[in-house]
Amino acid sequence: MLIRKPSDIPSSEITSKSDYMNRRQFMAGAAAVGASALGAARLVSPHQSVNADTSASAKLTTVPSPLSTAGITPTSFKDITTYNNFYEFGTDKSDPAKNAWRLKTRPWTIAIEGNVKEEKTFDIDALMKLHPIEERIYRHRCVEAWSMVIPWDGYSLSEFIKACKPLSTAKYVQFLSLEDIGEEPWIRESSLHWPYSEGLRMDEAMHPLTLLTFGLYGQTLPNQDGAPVRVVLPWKYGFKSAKSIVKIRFVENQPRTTWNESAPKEYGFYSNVNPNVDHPRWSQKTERVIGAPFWKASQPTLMFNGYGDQVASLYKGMDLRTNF
Ligand SMILES: Nc1nc2c(c(=O)[nH]1)N[C@H]1C(S)=C(S)[C@@H](COP(=O)(O)O)O[C@H]1N2
Ligand SMILES: [Mo]
Repeated sequence: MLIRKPSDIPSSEITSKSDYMNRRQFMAGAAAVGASALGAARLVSPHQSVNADTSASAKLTTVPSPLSTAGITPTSFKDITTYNNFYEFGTDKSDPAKNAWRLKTRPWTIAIEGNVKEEKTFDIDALMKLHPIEERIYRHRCVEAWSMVIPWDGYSLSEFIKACKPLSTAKYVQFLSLEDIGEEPWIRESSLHWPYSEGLRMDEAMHPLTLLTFGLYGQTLPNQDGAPVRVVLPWKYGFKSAKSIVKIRFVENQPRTTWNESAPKEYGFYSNVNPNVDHPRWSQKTERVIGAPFWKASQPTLMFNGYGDQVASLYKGMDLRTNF
């Protein structure tokens, strides 16, 4: 992605860990009085403790999935959790692992808006119980031409969409990530428009491979990987998979998407992995395999990241060169 290198954030803009802890205590008090003044995105329930350390991971009960990709070896937990793109926590690959402890993942809700039978808000803990959580090993291909293999834990987004009861006028789904200056001061330094926004056509969102993701390697998502809930679309470049989602909108028209907005010639709406369509500044034919021994460090990129049998029909008749 790399629009520019991050400039150092003045230390005055970064709250120290002790300030942060004080803020959390302040919020616990404020919650009793009413949380609205603190920003609509952070719905603080007076019934839940905001002082609990929610960044610690918890074990998940998962079932194996027939939609898991067979015959590929997962990248190490260490690489998956220390080599990240999560610009809300800095632009270097190592930044999210260092900074995402600031993300407070409880209480957490997802607001459902737009063309639905009834707009409502789902609590993360209820959402995690909506359907059995499956473990799915998927290829993960970043538009920057590196890749990993990740055992994600979640269930098909379609299960949740059905529960949202979208109207027939809902043609697209928009995902909005958390935007919180206190927890994510790096967003102020960024030229991107916040909150991070991504979108899918309804049929892409309903595809069984599209995973509503709560964990990886059998435990709740590490903050740097998009806790407490994100989406994962294995046939698309990684940036389509929005992290730390607080809002899902069902809309009639193609929604704004962060990377398309910042560099429309480089990042399209569809963003399907396609070795035949190069990024204007680099080739997409091969990928660097994170954590692989040197003799396997580069491999050819597969059309639709290897998921063509399942997803190619979604794009029948479309010119994938113009709809990149
Ligand atoms: N909110 C948000 N979501 C995001 C990003 C981001 O910067 N902010 N980066 C995207 C990109 S470019 C990639 S490759 C994946 C990385 O996910 P991972 O760090 O879990 O591998 O998250 C995607 N989702
Ligand atoms: Mo990416």
